[in-house]
Amino acid sequence: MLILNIKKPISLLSFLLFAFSGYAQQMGTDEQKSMEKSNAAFKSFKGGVTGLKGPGLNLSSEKMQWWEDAKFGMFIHWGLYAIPATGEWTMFNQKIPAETYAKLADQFNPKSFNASDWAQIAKSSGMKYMVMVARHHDGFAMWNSPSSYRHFNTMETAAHCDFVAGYTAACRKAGLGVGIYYSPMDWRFPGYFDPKGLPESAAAMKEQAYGQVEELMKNYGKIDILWYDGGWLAHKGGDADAAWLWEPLKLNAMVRKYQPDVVINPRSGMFGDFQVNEGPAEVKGPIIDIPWEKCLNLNGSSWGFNKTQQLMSLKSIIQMLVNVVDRGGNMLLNVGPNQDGVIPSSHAARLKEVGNWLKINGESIYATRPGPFQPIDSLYGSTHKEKIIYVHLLNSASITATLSLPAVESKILSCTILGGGKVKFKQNREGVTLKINTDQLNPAVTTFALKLK
Ligand code: FHN
Repeated sequence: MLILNIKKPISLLSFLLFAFSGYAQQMGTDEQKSMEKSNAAFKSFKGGVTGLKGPGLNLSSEKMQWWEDAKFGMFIHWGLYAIPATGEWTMFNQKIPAETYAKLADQFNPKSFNASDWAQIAKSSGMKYMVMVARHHDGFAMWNSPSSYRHFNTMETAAHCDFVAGYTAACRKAGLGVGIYYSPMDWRFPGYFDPKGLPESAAAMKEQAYGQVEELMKNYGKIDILWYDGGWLAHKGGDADAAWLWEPLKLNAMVRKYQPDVVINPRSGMFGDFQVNEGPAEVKGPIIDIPWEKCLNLNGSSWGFNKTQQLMSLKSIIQMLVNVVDRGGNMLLNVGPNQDGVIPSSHAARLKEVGNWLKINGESIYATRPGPFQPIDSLYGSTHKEKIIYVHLLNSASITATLSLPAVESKILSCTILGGGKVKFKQNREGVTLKINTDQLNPAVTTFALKLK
C-alpha cells in the first residue's frame, strides 16, 4: 500500500489567504508561483501584450457570444492525485519519483464514475459549460491516448476506460458547453526542468503534447473550449516565454483545423480568446472590457480532491459570481471528484444552493453585459439586457436605508426586487435613489431590476 502523507507547514501566502479569505490553499512554493504567474499575465494584459498572435487564430466577437452569455461553468480536476487526496501537485510537492507515482495507476479503477451525474450537478447549479482536466502536470492521460509517453493513460492501466469519451458525451447530452483542460508541461520529462540542457527530452515532451492535443481535438466530437495550463517551463517565467519550445501558433493552427470555433485560453503562449484570473482573491475595480474568466476552487484546499475540506460559503460564491459578472467576466468554479469519480455530496449540495439563487436571479446574469454603472467595491455592481438594468446589492454592513446610483438617461418605469416586491425610487438628472428595506434583502446578493421606458 502506497503511503503519501508528508505533513508540510502551510506557507505565509496560505496563512494570508486564510486570514483574508477564510480558507487556505495547502500550496507548495512552485504551485503558488504557478498561480501568480497566471495572474501577472492577467494584470499585464490590462497594460498591453500577453501571448503571440497569428492570423485567423483568434475568434471574432460574434463567435465568442455564446461564451460571454454563459457566465458560469464547472471546472473538474480529477486524476491519480485523487487517491492520496492531498491535491493535484502531490507528485511534485512531495518529491515522489515518477516511477513510484506511476504505481497509483494500478489503484485507479473508479467504479462509480458517471459523467451524467457531474453534468446534472452542473446544470442544477446553473452552470452552462464544463471544463474537465484531461491531463494534468503529472502526465496521466484520462483517455485512450496512443501518444501518451510510456502508455500512461486510463485505457492502458487498471481502469481500462476512456473517461474523456464518457465526459464529452454526457456534457453534450446535457446541453452544456464541452471544455477540455490540457497541461502541455509534464513533470516526468527531465527536459521540462532543463529544456535547453536536455533538448531531446524537451522535444519528446513537445511531441507528446502535439500528439495528445490532436487526439483530443479529433476524437471526441465538437469541443467548445480548450483550456491549456502549464505552458511555462521549469516553473519559471510565463506561458508566453516558453513559446520558443511549444510554437503555440503552429499548435493552435492544428487545433483550428479540427475545431474552428473552439474558444482557446491564453496559457499555450498564444493570445487567448479570453484572459484568466485565478484564485480566491476578491474581484474589485472597474469593468474589464475584454472577455475574461475567474477560475477558483469550491474546496479551498486544492483543485484536486483533498481530504482537507474547506468549502466556500454560499454567500462568498454568489458574491464572487456577481462581482465577476458585473465586471464583464465569467466564473469557472472547480470541483475535485474523489478517487471513485464522485463529487462529494457536500459540494453538490452547496452548488445546488447556488442554483436556487440563480433560479430567481439568473435573468440578471445570463446573456447580460456589465454596466451601465461602474461597480462600487464590496457594495454594488450592475448588468443590463434589453430594457432592464440590474443592480446587484451585496449584502454587507455598509448598506443604508437608501442606495444612490448615477443618473440614467431613459425614464425608469418601475423598480422591483427579483423574487421580491416593488421598490420605491426617485429619479432626477443628478441620479437615482432606491429606498432599501433591509427585511427584503437576500443574505448574499439582492437584485434590483430597473425597467426602462
Ligand atoms: O498548477 C495548476 C494548478 O494545479 C491548477 O490546475 C490551476 C487551475 O487553473 N492552474 C495551475 C496553477 O495556475
